[in-house]
Amino acid sequence: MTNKYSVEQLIKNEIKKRGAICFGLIDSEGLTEQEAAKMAKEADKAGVAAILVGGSTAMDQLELDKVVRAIKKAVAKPVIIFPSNVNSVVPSADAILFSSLLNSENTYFITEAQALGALLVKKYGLEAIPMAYLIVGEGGAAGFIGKARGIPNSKPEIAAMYALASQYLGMRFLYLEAGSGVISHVSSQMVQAVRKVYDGVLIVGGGITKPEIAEELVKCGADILVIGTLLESKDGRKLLSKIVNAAESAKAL
Ligand code: 1GP
Repeated sequence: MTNKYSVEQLIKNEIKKRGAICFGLIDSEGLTEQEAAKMAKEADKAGVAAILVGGSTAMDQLELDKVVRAIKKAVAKPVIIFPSNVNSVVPSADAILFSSLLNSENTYFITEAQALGALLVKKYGLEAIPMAYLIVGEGGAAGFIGKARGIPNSKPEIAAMYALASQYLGMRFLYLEAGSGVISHVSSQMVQAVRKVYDGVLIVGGGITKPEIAEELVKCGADILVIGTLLESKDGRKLLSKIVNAAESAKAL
């Protein structure tokens, strides 16, 4: 990872160049450094623009730091922390998605964890990318741990309200999260409704398992798709480059 450009700028340049991009998400929990490096290399080969490292129940900060270091050694792309709590802040990453879970019922996940972690982000010299995080539907582990009041997939207008509020609050990225490994991804209608009002970088993740889904979500306005669970199996990893290509060509339609 070069220091010439900020990670945020690099991401925005990639979106401009490729239309839409994918991030590979690696859950550090229980992974050896070798396994993480292998997954990152394969994701890199498939064409992801960056590697996110996180996991709603990953609590071991030392393990996370080791995994991030191993990934950084293995690939030249940005390695970005996708935090679940204060202990996700590790020095070895290039940046952190500095997130507020706007639809949590617990203020800890909206502003308190952020206050507790902020000085550490500064101390480690991590680039903080301001991001609104919205849980859609039941939200898998992220929804449970984050005590989210999930936005029903059938109510896109509620997501649009939050999206516009996040823009007015200055958050330059917005992540619509259906939850890792869920069966129903964020609906096309919801992505469309959010895109209509939100000018920042729109990330969509959770349950994206086929190129057709990727194509549809990008056509509706997603800039970045996050793919996690597929990276965990050989067959899934085979699909990844197809998903990356589908996302990239969809924007051009
Ligand atoms: C989870 O949105 C991400 O935070 C990725 O979801 O594991 O379903 O790809 P999957």
